[in-house]
Amino acid sequence: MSETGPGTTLGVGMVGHAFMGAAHSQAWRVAPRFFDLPLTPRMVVVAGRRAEATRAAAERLGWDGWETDWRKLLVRDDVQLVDVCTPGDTHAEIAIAALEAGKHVLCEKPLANTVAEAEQMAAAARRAAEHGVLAMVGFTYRRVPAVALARQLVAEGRIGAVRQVRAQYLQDWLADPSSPLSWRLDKQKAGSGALGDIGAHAVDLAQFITGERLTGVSALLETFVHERPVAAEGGSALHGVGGQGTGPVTVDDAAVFLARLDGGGIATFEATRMAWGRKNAIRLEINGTAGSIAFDFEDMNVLHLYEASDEGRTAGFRRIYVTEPDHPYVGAWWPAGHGLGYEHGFVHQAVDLVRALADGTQPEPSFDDGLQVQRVLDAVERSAAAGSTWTAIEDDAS
Ligand code: SOE
Repeated sequence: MSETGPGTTLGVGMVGHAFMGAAHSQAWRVAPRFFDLPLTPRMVVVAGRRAEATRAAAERLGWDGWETDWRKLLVRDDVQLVDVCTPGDTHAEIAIAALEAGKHVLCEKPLANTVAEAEQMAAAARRAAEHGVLAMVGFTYRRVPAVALARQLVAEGRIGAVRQVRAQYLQDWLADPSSPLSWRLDKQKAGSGALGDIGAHAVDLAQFITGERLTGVSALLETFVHERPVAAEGGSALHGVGGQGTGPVTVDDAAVFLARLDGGGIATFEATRMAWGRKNAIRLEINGTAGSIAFDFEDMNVLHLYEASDEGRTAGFRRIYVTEPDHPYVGAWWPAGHGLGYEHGFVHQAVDLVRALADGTQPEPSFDDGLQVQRVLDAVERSAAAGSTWTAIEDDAS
């Protein structure tokens, strides 16, 4: 268990400082300013491969120091938590080394690039937990207030037993064939494409909200653009600038699959970065025996609830504006009604993690949860490769 009490800090060392690194930095900085925390996060050191870029990121994002070798973080006494914000091909090496060095770990999603790596990470996390060293995977959207409220309402039985789930994660930053390559299009670095990058979120959210797990899938994967411009310097994380020459895309552009849930329900999933006009549309609709619930991240402060018990003439979807103090996380922020954005999920993730570490309880989602999502992704790939054959998902995560 971490030492707690007034004035005690949690020294954070972060690896990687691109899009996710910036989102996590903002969370570490803001969390103690809006939430009462038992430990105050201290942004001790950030690591990156290139010296000048890492020095500049440390200054811009507010880190006290910087290193070009992440291993240096593991031997520092002032670092108690390692935050892994690198591409998936380095997650296993960094997270396992950090846990073995006695550091708590927060690791970006998906947990790994393969089930084998995820199994090693989950095993390392179980060993570390015996010594009070804890690990969590960053499925951040669980911490969107409307999503957390949806889970509460489903658990309270407001829509009855889950029959059908419709889950989509739609973006369009790759719809233009001239959008350049990046690590997210390289199987070696990313493991898979839309499937692991954003489909993993859809799987986690469907399971989180329903409290159920997928038992099997039948899937299609498609790559529409096989060759793209090599990226030049400049541009943002997702919207790069094309340079000289082209290179191959080695991951899927889109994933579509059917699934069964262990509570008897059925589900459809869609993940694509090619859906023109859809920017960050994480859409979930869940139909139960007593009602329905619907969410779209592009209107993220709203949750729609339909209750079949409502009087017929006025029955309809109720639009809940999730901005009131008794909604999850919301009370710590602005006066009622003012709404939150993309970055707040990362702040809530940091808050929940710090509280779990201070209590010595397992933060969620655990590496075992990350491994289970990895098994779903793997089953989707195997099903698609075998012509969409039904593929069962092993569930021996713990
Ligand atoms: C790119 O599709 C991406 O940055 C994902 O990698 C993140 O997990 C998601 O939050 C936003 O989109």
